[in-house]
Amino acid sequence: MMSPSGFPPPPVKSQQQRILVLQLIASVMASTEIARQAGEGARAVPLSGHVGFDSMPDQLVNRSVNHGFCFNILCVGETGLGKSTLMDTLFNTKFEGEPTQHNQPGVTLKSNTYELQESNVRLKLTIVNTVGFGDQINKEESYKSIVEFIDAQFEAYLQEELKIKRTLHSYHDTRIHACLYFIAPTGHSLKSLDLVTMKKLDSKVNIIPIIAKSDAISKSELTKFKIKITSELVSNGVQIYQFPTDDESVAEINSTMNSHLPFAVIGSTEEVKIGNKMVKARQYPWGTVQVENENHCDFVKLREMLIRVNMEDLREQTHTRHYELYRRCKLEEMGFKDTDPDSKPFSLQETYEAKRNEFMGELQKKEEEMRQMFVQRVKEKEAELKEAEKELHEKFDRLKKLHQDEKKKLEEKKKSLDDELNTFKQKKTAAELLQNQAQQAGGSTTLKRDKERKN
Ligand SMILES: Nc1nc2c(ncn2[C@@H]2O[C@H](COP(=O)(O)OP(=O)(O)OP(=O)(O)O)[C@@H](O)[C@H]2O)c(=O)[nH]1
Ligand SMILES: [Mg+2]
Repeated sequence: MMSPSGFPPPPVKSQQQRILVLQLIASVMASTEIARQAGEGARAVPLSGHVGFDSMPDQLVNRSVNHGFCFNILCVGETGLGKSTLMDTLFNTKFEGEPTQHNQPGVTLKSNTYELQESNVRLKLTIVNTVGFGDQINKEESYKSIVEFIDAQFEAYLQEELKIKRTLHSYHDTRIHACLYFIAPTGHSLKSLDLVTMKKLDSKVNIIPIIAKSDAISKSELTKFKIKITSELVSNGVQIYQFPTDDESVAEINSTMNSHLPFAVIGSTEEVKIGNKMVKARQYPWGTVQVENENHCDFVKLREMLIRVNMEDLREQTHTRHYELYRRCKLEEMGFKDTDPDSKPFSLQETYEAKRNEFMGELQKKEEEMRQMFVQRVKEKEAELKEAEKELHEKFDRLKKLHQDEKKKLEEKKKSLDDELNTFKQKKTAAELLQNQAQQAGGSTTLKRDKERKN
């Protein structure tokens, strides 16, 4: 029995495993092809009996199932666009998640990891939410924290890879495998925030655009809206994730689904009885919209593409395309390269040694520069000090001369004063002598007169 879009019936217990086996066989075949090409010239020899290495795909499946899988989804979309509801609907559970207020000062990313199990397959699922996205008046920086978050996960993986003692086998890979970009059901066109954000993210993550709350938009408007969104994405050069068409087993369904993008989805965990079946739906006064009815929305297409058919491809694309690009840029930034200027292979060891020599050369150059600068400074300071010393000497000589002149002047003055004093003293003595003589002369005259009077 096929669903309206031609999907196989809902997964029975072993369907995921079948897909997994197919994907693993494909990857084994790809690596065998690489090995064959690498070992060209090796002689093909027939086996005369069963050896057992045909169990290789089973061994791989068993090992992968035992190890478990991890998948990380990033939900980018404005507050209240139905992100949490869609995640709950997709995974048939209730993840915790409080509604966000619209008054966030900026965009922050919140990550939650859950352990899920279906049959014997364990999935470590991480859901990352953009809290406060689209709520600021100035939305210019909104994409930045998302880009930083994605890069931080790549960086953590790269650091683990570069460690001497790596534990990649048990490492919790937090790199984002799929970014569900929630578009508001305006029916008009993409907002500039959507275009800018998707443009900034397209080389870092697999973007799957979806029209959220698509029950808010009529069927004819939806067709036009999808065409408008697709043409806007193309004209702005935004590369969204394309479901792969190189694997024959899924090529047809994937290429059909590529033409349905962006998926118009509805989320609900509410169950309603339709006929004799309980189905997930949203009930309105005018009717009921069924989440899993392909005439009502593309939810089934999204679930099929994201989880049931392309989950492994999303993981692989993340590793081989997006992480590879990050790693390459980062290593080039650090000065590592695969070839020398003559395009000859250049090993990591050679790069390291070249870098080390370059660094040591620079260090020596810097040291020599510093030494010369130091000598120059010392010379300058010495000259400055000599100049200051000379000035001090001159000043001292000037002051000494001034002092001697002053002293000489004072001595001359003292001498003239002494002379004056001596002259004065001489004059004084002479004057006193004269005065005494005069007094004595005066005294004898008076005595003579007294005698004359008495007589
Ligand atoms: N009409 C309609 N409403 C929906 C749909 N999905 C969710 N809602 C409703 O939208 C409201 C917000 O849904 P959430 O799932 O909390 O949205 P959110 O994007 O996680 O919100 P924040 O985490 O606060 O950003 C709830 O009332 C949901 O019932 C949908 O497909 N159609
Ligand atoms: Mg939420």
